[in-house]
Amino acid sequence: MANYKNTNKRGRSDSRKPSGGRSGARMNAKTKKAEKPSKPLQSKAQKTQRAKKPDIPQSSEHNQIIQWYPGHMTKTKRRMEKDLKLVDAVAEIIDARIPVSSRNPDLASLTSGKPRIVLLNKCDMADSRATAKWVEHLNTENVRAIPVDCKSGRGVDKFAPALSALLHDRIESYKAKGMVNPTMRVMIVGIPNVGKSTFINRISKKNKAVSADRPGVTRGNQWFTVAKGFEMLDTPGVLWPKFEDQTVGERLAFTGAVKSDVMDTELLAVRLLDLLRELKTPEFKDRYKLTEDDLTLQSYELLERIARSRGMLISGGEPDTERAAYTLLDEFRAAKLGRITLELP
Ligand SMILES: Nc1nc2c(ncn2[C@@H]2O[C@H](COP(=O)(O)OP(=O)(O)OP(=O)(O)O)[C@@H](O)[C@H]2O)c(=O)[nH]1
Ligand SMILES: [Mg+2]
Repeated sequence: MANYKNTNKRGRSDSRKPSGGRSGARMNAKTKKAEKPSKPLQSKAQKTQRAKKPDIPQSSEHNQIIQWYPGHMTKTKRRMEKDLKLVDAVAEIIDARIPVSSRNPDLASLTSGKPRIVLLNKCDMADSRATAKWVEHLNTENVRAIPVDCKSGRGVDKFAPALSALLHDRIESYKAKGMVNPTMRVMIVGIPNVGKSTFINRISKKNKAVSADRPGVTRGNQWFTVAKGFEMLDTPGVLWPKFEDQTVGERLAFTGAVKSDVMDTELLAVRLLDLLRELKTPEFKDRYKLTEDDLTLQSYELLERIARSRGMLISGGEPDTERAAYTLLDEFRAAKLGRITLELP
């Protein structure tokens, strides 16, 4: 298991080749590729625009912002504001591997007037010690934090008692008004692909909410009766208009909250390797048969090394780094490289 201290302030220098590395013709051939990580992440739309209009000056600051805000997200937000009037509480689902980057600041302000439960989901893939720290950090008077693993169902049974405790005064006031079994309504919110629909299916013990391993599955708000006196509103994942902090965009792409085809896959894999190389989880080393020496390679070369170790070669025996990049990202998303938390409180 491993966790990684918040890396927002880390420079790009991680991707650079360490001094004393290989030299000669091969090194020259690789130098161009090795520079790849210094490119900022760009959406496909940005790349196309830049290709068509080379005369438009692009500030480096502008280039680093990943624009990804499909139109339906604005609609979702408006709908959410309307539906908030109907609910007693809000459950925000976040990704236990990236509890900072997977929290949409818009959602926090949008739902601030409601009692809230924060579910740290996918904790089967996160470092358990880091998750415990996050639970402690997020728990406040008006917010309960609960670690859950909706894949196996672990922790899900803690939700109903936590909600009852949080809504105790409200339930009592309904009863005082003569309601015998007041129905509690909870809105489930969160970024895309974080497990909102899976959570509803788990808690209701039915597979009624559509879920799949890609962002943007749920498209409209839908009510579910999960138990007697208990209803839940499933909502589509909401992301914020732009990721001003490049690391946030990267981490959302690492975990699959944004479609990786809006970014350069090899570049993303190199960024992930910057982190994995330092974490050195046994699963990562074993899976790609990496030695301690391999871990001192510059991240692009490490990607080449992984391609070779997996027999991913293109004509001429060169490593197929694009294929290796897809494999690395897939295996990280499936926690095959260890239980990893990328952000600590
Ligand atoms: N390993 C693991 N996978 C999970 C967990 N919870 C959900 N998943 C998987 O994550 C993927 C996304 O789940 P969904 O429930 O569709 O996510 P969502 O938040 O509803 O996604 P959108 O509707 O697209 O916003 C699915 O493949 C789930 O099986 C978990 O706790 N652990
Ligand atoms: Mg969904």
